[in-house]
Amino acid sequence: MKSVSIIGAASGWGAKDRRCEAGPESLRQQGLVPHLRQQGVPASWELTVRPPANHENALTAVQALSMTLSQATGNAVAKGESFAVLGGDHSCAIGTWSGVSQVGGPLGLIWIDAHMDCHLPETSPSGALHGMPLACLLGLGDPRLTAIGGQGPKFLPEHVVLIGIRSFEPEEYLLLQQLGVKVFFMDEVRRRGLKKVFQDALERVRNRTAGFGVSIDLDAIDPHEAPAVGTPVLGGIPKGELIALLRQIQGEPRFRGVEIAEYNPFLDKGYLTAGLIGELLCSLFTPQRFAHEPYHRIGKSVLSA
Ligand code: 4U7
Ligand code: MN
Ligand code: MN
Ligand code: MN
Repeated sequence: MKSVSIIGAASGWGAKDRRCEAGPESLRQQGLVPHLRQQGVPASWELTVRPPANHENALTAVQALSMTLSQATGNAVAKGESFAVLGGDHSCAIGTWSGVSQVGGPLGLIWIDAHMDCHLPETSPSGALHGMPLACLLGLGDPRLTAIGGQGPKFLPEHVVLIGIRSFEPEEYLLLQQLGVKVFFMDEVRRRGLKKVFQDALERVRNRTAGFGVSIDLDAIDPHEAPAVGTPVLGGIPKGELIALLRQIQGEPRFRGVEIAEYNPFLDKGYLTAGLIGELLCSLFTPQRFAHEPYHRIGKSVLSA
């Protein structure tokens, strides 16, 4: 069984509200790793990547963090390990996937999010970089971010799929359409069911790729079940459905790793969202032969104590 390298990504400068920066440290202190090991997941906390103490602006902070993060995920994959990047605001995706894409052939990416995260600096209503990581990974945006892990796109549009979308601006949808990236809106998920949509998504990311990854923005899940996120949007994916489908990927050699972003521990009353993160990771990495115990809480958060 591949070991799982946990990489904290303390990104906060990508969002207006910087508090997701505290996400990884909170999860570590809540005992996430001992919990995973108890569930049969050979996980260890590799490192936490932080923004530099001194930086000119949000962009240079995100750039510096992304460069370090891309080395960390690249190393994990090169060593033959799986990885789980724990954010942090979703700008961490620039580093995570720029690193992974350097190793071993074209990759597929399933992007599970309420949002498209495909703005250019010129189209973004907020200017926040956590609304732009997918565009960067497709080779568009500020050259300081698209150059991380080597110039150019990190994914071919036909190998990228979005699921759960229900809040977006026309400009980013137009861009995705022009590129030919497949978008499964929340409407379609409700109409056809997540199972069918997920099957279509897997087909795309497995077709003519060397492997694939999954980026989960926690706001994709319904806020009743994932309340502690940066940008909640009503009407999301039921967590139980997502967990059931992620279990299909467990043990698949071409599955490289996962990123779980936008955890804001300051909003996590009752540790509901931390518990969910534990469940998501177990669904992806707990070997089938282990009984999957219902997950309640992973400990006491010092941040919300
Ligand atoms: B997240 C937004 F305008 N599109 O760009 C923007 F609605 O990583 C939201 O998916 C971005 O949470 C949300 O600021 C970024 C906005
Ligand atoms: Mn989002
Ligand atoms: Mn996002
Ligand atoms: Mn579990």
